[in-house]
Amino acid sequence: LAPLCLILSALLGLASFVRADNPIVQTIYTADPAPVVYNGRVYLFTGHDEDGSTTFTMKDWRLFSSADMVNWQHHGIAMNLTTFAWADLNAWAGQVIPRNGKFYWYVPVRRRGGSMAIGVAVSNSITGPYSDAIGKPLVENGQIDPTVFIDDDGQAYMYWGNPGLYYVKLNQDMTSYSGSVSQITLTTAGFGTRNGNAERPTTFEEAPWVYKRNGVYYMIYAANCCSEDLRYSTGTSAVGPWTYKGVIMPSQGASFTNHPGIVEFNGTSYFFYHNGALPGGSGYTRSVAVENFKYNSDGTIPQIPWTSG
Ligand code: FUB
Repeated sequence: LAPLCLILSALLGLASFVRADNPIVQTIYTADPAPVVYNGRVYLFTGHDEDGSTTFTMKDWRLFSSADMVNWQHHGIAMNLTTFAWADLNAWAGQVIPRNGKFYWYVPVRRRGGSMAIGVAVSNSITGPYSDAIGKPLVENGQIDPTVFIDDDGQAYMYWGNPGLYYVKLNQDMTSYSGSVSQITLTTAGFGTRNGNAERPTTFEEAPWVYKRNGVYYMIYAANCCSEDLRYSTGTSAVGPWTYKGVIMPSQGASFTNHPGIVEFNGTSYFFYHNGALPGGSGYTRSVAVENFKYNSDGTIPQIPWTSG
């Protein structure tokens, strides 16, 4: 079912290049998109769902890049679980951020025989190789899905969470933090109302992604497990207070999770997410996709329909 161009590429030995409509990658299953614009290209870090998975089976992370959002180069396995000697499972949703002439990659993984923790890897090149920056978890509180944002004053924040929502203030070295872990109070004014779940009264579920545009702080996230839709809140600072704004992308049939990422590239806004749209697609065999969109004139994000292959 691969498009003809992919079959021809494979036959010609050019399989590391893909030209794709949605899903972006049609030769393997990918999940948890984390795009970053660097040096005139969009670099797209993803998780990798193993073929035929019936639970989360994720051992490595992949990297793709594009200069035109049409032709994507597959850089292969950009990092795998063995990078973290203290981890043994769950190469889940991470994010790469450039700073200090280096590239820092924050990922949730399971501590060997323990609970989920967040590790940080570092490289001198965006394409790697990445190595464990500190040889131990940066944060270990059993939660997942780190996102990192650097504010205009240079202060970096790492947020993460499911089922809570937490952050720390990262130091300039990006591999340590000051102060203690802060928990963001999930109010319905800040994160919307979830119906019928007394333990989780707000819509926030997981997969936060924080950025700033025109002085407004945006937090987009997966909401309402299971099946997840994508929603957002805005804030007046990097640590809130947050105001609930609504749905960006409705839930989708085949994948019970979703995971957002937003970048601006060459004057266009791009919304990344994942779905189960490839043949054999499911909640454990997902595919990363992208839509371009325009912010409304008041800075709100329109609803964005998802598309399949
Ligand atoms: O891919 C594993 C987990 O599923 C991620 O950490 C969550 O965001 C959800 O996509």
